[in-house]
Formats: sequence, C-alpha cells, structure tokens
Amino acid sequence: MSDATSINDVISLERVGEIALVRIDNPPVNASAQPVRQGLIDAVTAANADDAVKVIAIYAAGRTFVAGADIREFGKTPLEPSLPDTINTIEASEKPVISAPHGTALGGGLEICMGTHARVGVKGLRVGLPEINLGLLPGAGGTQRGPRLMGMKHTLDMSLGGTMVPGETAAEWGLIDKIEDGEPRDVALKAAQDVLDGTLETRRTSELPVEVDKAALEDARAMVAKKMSNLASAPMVIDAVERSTGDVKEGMKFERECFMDLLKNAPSTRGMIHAFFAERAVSKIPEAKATPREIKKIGVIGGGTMGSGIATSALNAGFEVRLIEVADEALERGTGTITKNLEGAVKRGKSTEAKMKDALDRLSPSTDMDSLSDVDLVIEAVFEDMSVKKDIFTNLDRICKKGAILASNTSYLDIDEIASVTSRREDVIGLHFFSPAHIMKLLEVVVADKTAPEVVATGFNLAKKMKKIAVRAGVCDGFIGNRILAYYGKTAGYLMEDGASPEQIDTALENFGFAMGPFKVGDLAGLDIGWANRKRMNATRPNEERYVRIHDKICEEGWYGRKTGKGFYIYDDEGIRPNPEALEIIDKERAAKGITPRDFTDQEIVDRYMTAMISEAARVVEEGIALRPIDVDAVFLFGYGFPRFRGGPLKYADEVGAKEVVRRIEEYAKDDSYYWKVPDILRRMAGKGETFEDLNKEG
Ligand code: 3H9
Repeated sequence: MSDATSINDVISLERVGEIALVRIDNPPVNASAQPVRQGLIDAVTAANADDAVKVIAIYAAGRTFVAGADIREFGKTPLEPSLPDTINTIEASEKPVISAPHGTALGGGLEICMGTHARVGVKGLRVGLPEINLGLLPGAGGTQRGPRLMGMKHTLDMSLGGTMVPGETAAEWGLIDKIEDGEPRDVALKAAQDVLDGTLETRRTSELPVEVDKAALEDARAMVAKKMSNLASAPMVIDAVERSTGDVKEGMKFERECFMDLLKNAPSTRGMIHAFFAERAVSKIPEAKATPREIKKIGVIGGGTMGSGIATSALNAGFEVRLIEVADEALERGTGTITKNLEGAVKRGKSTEAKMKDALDRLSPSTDMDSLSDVDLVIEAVFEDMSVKKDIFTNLDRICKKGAILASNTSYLDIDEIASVTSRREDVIGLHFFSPAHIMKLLEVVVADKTAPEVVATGFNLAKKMKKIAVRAGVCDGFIGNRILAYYGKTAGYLMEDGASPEQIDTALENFGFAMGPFKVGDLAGLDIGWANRKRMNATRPNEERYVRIHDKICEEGWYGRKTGKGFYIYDDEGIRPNPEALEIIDKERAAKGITPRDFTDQEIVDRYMTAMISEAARVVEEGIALRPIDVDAVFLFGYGFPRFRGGPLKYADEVGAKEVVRRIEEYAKDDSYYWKVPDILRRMAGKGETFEDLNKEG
C-alpha cells in the first residue's frame, strides 16, 4: 500500500511510510451508515495485516467528522456490522489506532473516537452526545467509555444535556488528548507520527478504570425526575453510566439493549426523531431553487412588541434596520423596547456589550415613511385592521424602490387582498413572526397567489439568517398555526362550559407535555387579543356554531390575564391561583345555558383537545395550506410549545391511528355535529390504513 486505495465508496486507505490513514468520506455529515462501518472494519483489518504499517489514523473528508449514526437507518432492519461491533473491532486492533476529528464529532462519531487509542482534535472541533435529542441514549459505548475518559459527571452532563462542547473543553476533561491546528489529514498524520516517536500515548479506553461519582448520579436522577420525565431514554442514560464501573462488556450489552428497546418501543423516541426531521424537512419547498434577492436594509413599520421584536431579530442577524412609527413618542417606545431586548440577551450571556452597540448603530428610527425608499425589504407590523394595512401598502407601493419586498406580519388577514392595492403583487408576501419575535423560532412564510418564487426563497433565506425555522403556508384565515389554534381553542371552551375547570384542563394538558395549558397561555398573551379577534369574526360566525361567552365576560370585567393581575387565574405576590370570580362567571354561564356540569377524566380532556387539533390540521393539509403534514408539526413544535417528544400533532395522530381519530370525531359529533366533522382526508386514510408519515414521504 503506498497510494490511497478505495476500501469501498466511502472509506479509503492510504499508506504514508509506517502510517495507514483511513479516510471517511460520506457526505453531507459522514454519518456512520453501513458502508462506513463495514469500510472501517475492513480498513483497520487490512492495515493490521500490512507488516509495513505501525500505526493507523482515522480522519474524515468534508465539513465534519462523523456526526453520528445514520438516523435514516433507524426503525429499519439493523444492518451488520453494528456500530458497537465496529468500534470494538477498532479498539481491539493490535496496532495503535488514533483519530483526528474535525468540525463536529457527535454521537456515534464521538463514540468512534472514544474507541480509538488516542484522540487529537482539529482546532474548531466541537463534540457531543446528542442522542438524547432524538429520544435515545448513546448506543455504541458512549455511556461506558465516556466515564473512563472524562468521568461520570461530564458523561452524564453531556449525554443528558445533548449540547456540543468545544474541543478545548473536552481536552480539559480528558476526553480528547489535545487540539492541533491544520487540515484533518495533516493533523492525523502528525498525531500518528507522534505515536511512532513516543510523544503521544495510546491506550484502550475499555481497559481504563472508572471512579464512581455518587453525587453526579444522584443529581442527574433528581434533574431527570424534575425536568425530563417525558423522555423514556433519560433514566436509561443514568442507569447505563452507573453500570460503567462493572464489566465493560456487560455495560455495553445493557446500553445496547436500552438503545434497541427505545428504537422499537418508545413513542417518545419516535417523536423526537420526527421532530429532528421536521426541522429540516420544512426547507424543502417548490421555490427552493429560486435565487433569493439580496437584503441589506430592512424597514419595520410599527414599534409595538411585535415590530420591536422583529427589528431586534433583524439587527441580531446583521441587517440595517429602519424603524417607522407615526409619532416621536411611539418611536421612542419602540427604540426602548429594542434596546431592552438587546440588553436582555447580554444579561443572559447570549450577546455582548460590543455586539449590542454594533446592533444599535445599525438602527435608524424615523417617523417619515418616505425614508423607506432605499430599503430592500419592508415588514409591516401594525395592528390587525385591513383598511390600515391597505393604506400602508398603497403608500409602500409608491415609496419603495423597484424589487423591494413588501411583507406583512399579519396573523390572520388575507395577503392577496393586501397585495391587491399594489402594482407589484409578485413582491408581496406574508412573514408571520411569533411573539416575542426575537426569541421564537418559527416564521410562517405566507405565499400569496402572485408572490414570485424568488420572494419566497428570500423569506426562507431571511429566516435562516435570523436563526429561525421557516414554514411555507398558503393564504387562509390564520394560515397554518393560528387557523388550527382558533379551531381547537374552542374545544377548551366547550370542556370548560360542560364541567371541567380551567385548572383541570391546563393540568391535564401540561401532563400531556405542553409547557402551559391553554388558559394559562391566554392569560399570558392577554385575553383581550382573542377578544378582539372574536369581535372581528362576530359578523361572519354561523348561527349553528356553539359559542362560549365566558372569555368575553371575563374581558368585560377588565381582566385580561397577567398584565391586569387577573384572568382565569390571579397573579400576585402569593403566586398563581385560580380566580374564584372567573369560576363564578363560569357557573353563571352554565346555568344561563341550562348546562348541568359533568365530570371529565384528564384523558377525555386530552383526547377531545388533541382530536380537535388533529382534525383542523388534517384540513389544513388537505387544502394545501401546509405543503405536508410534517410542516404542520414543525409549526406547532417551534411556534406553539407542542411537546417535542410527541413529534407534533400529526405525528401524534399517527400514534393514535386515523381509524381511532375518526371514531372519536364520530362519537363527539353525537353532541355537536356542527363542530365535529370527519375531514375527508382522515376518512380516506382510515379506510386505506394510511398514516400522515406516508403522505410526508409522497412529498
Ligand atoms: C447516534 O449517533 C447513535 C449512536 O450513539 C449509536 C448508534 C448505534 N444521519 O443539520 P444539517 C442530514 S444518534 C443522517 O442541515 P448543519 C440532515 O438531515 C445520532 N442524516 O447541517 C440534512 O439532510 P438534508 C447523533 C443526517 O451543517 C443534512 O445532513 N447525532 C444526520 O446545519 C445536513 O444537516 C446527531 O444527532 C445523521 N446523523 O449541521 C447529530 N445528521 O440536507 C445530528 C444530519 O437532506 N446532526 N443529517 O435535509 C446535527 O446536529 C447537524 O446535522 C450537524 C450539521 C451539526 C452535524
């Protein structure tokens, strides 16, 4: 062996003097798919058989070292050799094997490194055990070799936190031997030479001792019980790490059994893996190939909470921002909110004083709308009134330069109607941010009839720069998220009027996994927002629709939730507790309508709420408002606090099964056939035994 030889399509072997270089080249992220595993075994075996080779070094091509197991193989019949077997073969190599990871070494990728006899990271390396983010635990020896290299505490923190750690920190912990600057191949070669020269020590990780760290195990157990009780994998991480003090083979066997059990049986694992793909699937849009327009300067109209949040987000992404308000006072308030938002990030350690100053230098407030003549994109964020928006867009059409994108941040209104007042409908789009806009990850990109493909692509590009997740939505009242919310939100009202208390409903849904139940969310957002929207819809609300007046009655008292100290709950120095006066209003309303309150189990509350969410979500897919079911899931995961371990409402629907969802809707319809109707798509799916995942695959 003197030149590089291909072991297979993804692994090659090159001999340089006494060194065998094993190169992994499996784009885009060098996931340890079957050919990588087989190729690694074959390469290490071949190098061991070559008398001229004294040391073996593994490195990778492309932007990163191995980013983990190939997630696309999960759920399919396991292909031999397994990753643990591959790593055990590497570790058992008679000749020393070292690794030189660059970019990221994650999950199985880091476990490969742990199985080599020394690790020299390339400057810029980040390492992690992110399996927990997929509802898994490290499954290729990470829980056994990790404690031997960096101790139990760091292993637990890394595998329960799932975040990446800089290579330098990993080196301090003993996980990485050292960090070197250079190209991965050069670093691998140099490290191998160091082994030959006796300046880099090699040893088998499995043969190292482990120190029990009782405090770390106890702390981890307490944290998991408090914060991660919904993830089946979390306690398994701790159990596996605890076993690392025993026989390494037994520990590995236990870890493997847990890993396979999770993949096969745990809904939380399926949900987390689905959420991982949802985050990435949403960028696959028909306009993906269009060239985005160049954006440098952004105009934001409206300095309220929403406009200021959008402006903050744009400043953080490096844009120049012109903030427009009607009067000086409002403008000052807007600038003040932006400054506060930026200061908040500094306080939380997410930004620095210097970055904040730089951002504020790029902000230019103005009360003169004509000053928007040089911006590349305008985002209008004024209150929800069609005639006000039409006025603004008429002006923007006159003021803005050719090719500028005119966007509305409306949450509900018809983008086509807004676009109709301009002479450039192709430049008009909806960019629906979620409050607080500088923090929330979701951006609905609402595509109107005539919106040009490159304008859509620009929306997606903007989201990427703002570190947000963009989801393509069609035009309808409320687009994807708020339309579905408006529908299932009614169920919470019906449950309340029929006998469940707001507290019981909130608790049942929080136990299901939502961070906050709907009544607490309403109180937090301000009950007056929903009230204004209901008033807007009053004229068009069909007579047959059951209408719960309780929210309106509470608003009539001036109780808008947190901001007024009272809503469905009371907020004061004593904390949060149900508002007895709200409960009286509920009782009165029940009596006025002749409703005898009945008991609900928590399960029935969850079933009715989720069935409503699923049925409207199904209609949104059926009408093409969302491109695919997984887009709806992404909207709820990133904009509505939907529990990630459940994967999204339509992933949850698959877990329940279309047949059962249809059965529930038909049962509920016996009492309210106007509200509960089986969407055609669900009936079809139930008939054919189809899942939403099948529709995702069809694209
Ligand atoms: C594991 O390792 C288990 C083991 O302990 C035991 C096994 C027995 N597999 O994120 P990007 C795709 S569990 C397959 O946009 P970036 C991704 O879908 C695994 N595909 O890039 C996308 O495809 P597409 C533990 C994967 O530069 C493309 O690569 N590892 C995988 O922003 C680009 O991805 C993890 O959880 C994968 N493992 O970020 C790491 N990873 O273009 C997960 C990515 O078709 N990955 N893809 O949409 C990441 O965190 C990021 O991808 C990474 C790069 C930071 C590496």
